[in-house]
Formats: sequence, structure tokens, C-alpha cells
Amino acid sequence: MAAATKVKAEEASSQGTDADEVINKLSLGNDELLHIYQVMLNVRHFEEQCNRAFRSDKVGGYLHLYIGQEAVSLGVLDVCKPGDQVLSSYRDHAHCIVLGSDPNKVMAEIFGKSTGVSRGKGGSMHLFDKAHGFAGGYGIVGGNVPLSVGLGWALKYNKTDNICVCYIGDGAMNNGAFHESLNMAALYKLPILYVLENNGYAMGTSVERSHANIDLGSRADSYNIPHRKVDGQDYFAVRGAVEEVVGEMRKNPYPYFLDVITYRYSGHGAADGAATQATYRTNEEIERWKQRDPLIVLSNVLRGKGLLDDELNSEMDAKAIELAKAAYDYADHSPVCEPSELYEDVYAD
Ligand SMILES: Cc1ncc(C[n+]2csc(CCOP(=O)(O)OP(=O)(O)O)c2C)c(N)n1
Ligand SMILES: [Mg+2]
Repeated sequence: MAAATKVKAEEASSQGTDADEVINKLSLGNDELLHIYQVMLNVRHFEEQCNRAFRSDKVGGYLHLYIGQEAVSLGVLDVCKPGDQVLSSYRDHAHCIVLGSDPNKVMAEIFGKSTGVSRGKGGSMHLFDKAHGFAGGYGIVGGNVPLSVGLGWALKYNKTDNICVCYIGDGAMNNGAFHESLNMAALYKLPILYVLENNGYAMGTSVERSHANIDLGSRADSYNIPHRKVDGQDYFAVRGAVEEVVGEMRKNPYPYFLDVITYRYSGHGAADGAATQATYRTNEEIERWKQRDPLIVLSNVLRGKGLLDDELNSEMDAKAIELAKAAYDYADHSPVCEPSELYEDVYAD
């Protein structure tokens, strides 16, 4: 039964969407399409650079890589506008960068330097950038979900048409605070888009081993919150779904739940070693998902439209590598916090 459902989830993910329909509906121009691909490449290479930094002892503590899930951050956050508030978990680098944070400052935070987005006091799991609407990454699984209720409440109370986007992992759904929060979000009709990054595992524990009801989106029914399943490897599937629901949420505040089927190629954290050494999933499974790498899925659409060829692809790839290396150098040459800064940023002024 568990295996059968897993195949179903992968099938859902491989159906893809009609990219042209989304492109035409949103009138996405050629430059915009190439820009989306460039940002996705930037995020991928940023993460690979983080991994190298971690392995050469430049980064202390934890590091959770986002490689494989890029379309989930871009497909949702490209729909956000100024004033929207975004919450992530500890796997938060991509969300911060896609929202517009300076990659140099994000990398500096990961290195624990005072030039970082959280002034070196947060690290990889606690990026924060108020100016770009990033209300933080959170190390406690599900710890961001109650905060979404507060932010959603504030946005509605202040009569804005902004929304709160709250990213969660499948593991977070078994946390009690998740259920209390969704109940309140629906009861108070708050404009919160819950984005489940359903990558099939919480550390080494599969969804099948930890959820009594493995149709995770359907759990939103308990709180009368509408939901749908989306192919998280396909930028256009995610973007199309989000565009459809967010317009209504801005006019008539109410929560929505997206069950986004995706996959992480690396281990849970950088310290877990290479994905191929993991004992809880097979190399075949990882390879199968790599066939639907979000970069491949997106670049195939661009190639099909004649926008991308091998030469341009190499140029764009090189640009992303350069950006990631520049971020590394900036972080590496930045100073650590002075002891005198220790008591700053503890309380609000
Ligand atoms: C409340 C709490 N319990 C346990 C942990 C340890 N922990 C860290 S990550 C993780 C798995 C979470 O998985 P998921 O929500 O699916 O997110 P993913 O890593 O797949 O992005 C656990 C159990 C924690 N950080 N917080
Ligand atoms: Mg997970």
C-alpha cells in the first residue's frame, strides 16, 4: 500500500503542465523566461558553493541544501509583491535569494559573519531580511507555522491586500502547532498560503512511515482549507497554480494549502554526506528524480521555444558560478562579529 501510494506521488509529479498555457496566460516575455532560468541557476550554484564551504570548514553548525527543490521557491515567490511576508524553515537559502536578498549577504550569514543578513547571529537556518519581505528561516520544525497566523492576522487587520506565504516540510505536519495554527488561520479567514514542500522525507523517515494519512494535502480538509497537489519539479505548474489562487486570496482573505511534490537530491543536511550514501532511499530513486531536475524541465521548455541553446546555457551557467564564487569571497573576507555586538539585536528598540 505504501509503495503503491509513493508511485502515485511520483506519477503526479511527472505529469507536467502545459507550460505554454501558463506563459501565454501571464504574458511572460522571452527576457523574463530567461531571467527565471538564470535565477534558478544562481540558486543551484549558490547551494553547491555552500556545500563546498561547509566541507572546507568555513561554515559551522548546520547546513541544509535545497538542491532539487528550486522550482518550488521560484514558482511561488515570483508571484509575491512588496508587503507580502514569507516564512521558511531551516532549508531557507533559496527563498531569501529569490525574494531579492543580496547573495553576498546571505552567504556571509551562512559563514556567521557580521555582514550577513542577520548580522552573523542567525546562520544558515535563521536568515532574515525584512526589506525583502523575508520573515525568516526557522530551525524548529513547524516553528514558523504559528508565526504565519500572527503575520496573516496583521496583514488582514491593517487592511492590506498582502498575503503571508508559509513554507513547511512534510515532517512539520506532524507537529501539534501546525494543526492549531491551521484551525485559527481558517477560523479568522487569514490570507496565508501554506506551501508544503513535500519531498517525501523528514530526515531519514519517509512520509509512508510517519503519516497515518499520506495524502498530505487532504489534511487541510479538517480545517476547511482548500488545497491542491502540484508538480514541484515544474516551474510553470507551481507558478500557474499559485497565480490562480493568490488573486482571490488578496481580494477575499482565506488560507490555501498547496501540496507540492518535490525531491531533495542531497542528504537531509550537508553533514549527512552524499545522497548516494543515504540508507533510507535507493540510488535508483534518486536517479529517477534527477531525470526531472527542475533545471532540466525548465530548460527544455526554453529550448523548445528556441530561446536557449548549448552556448547560451554555458554562458548562463558560468554567470551563476561567478556569482556564487563572489558571494563566497565576500563572506570569506568579511569580519566576524565584535564582542561588543553581542547584546545588540536582542530586543526591539
Ligand atoms: C520540533 C523539532 N523536532 C525535531 C527537530 C529535528 N529535525 C530537524 S529537521 C527534521 C525533519 C523535518 O523534515 P521536513 O519537515 O519534511 O523538512 P525537510 O527537511 O524535508 O525540508 C527534524 C525532525 C527539530 N528541528 N524541531
Ligand atoms: Mg520533507
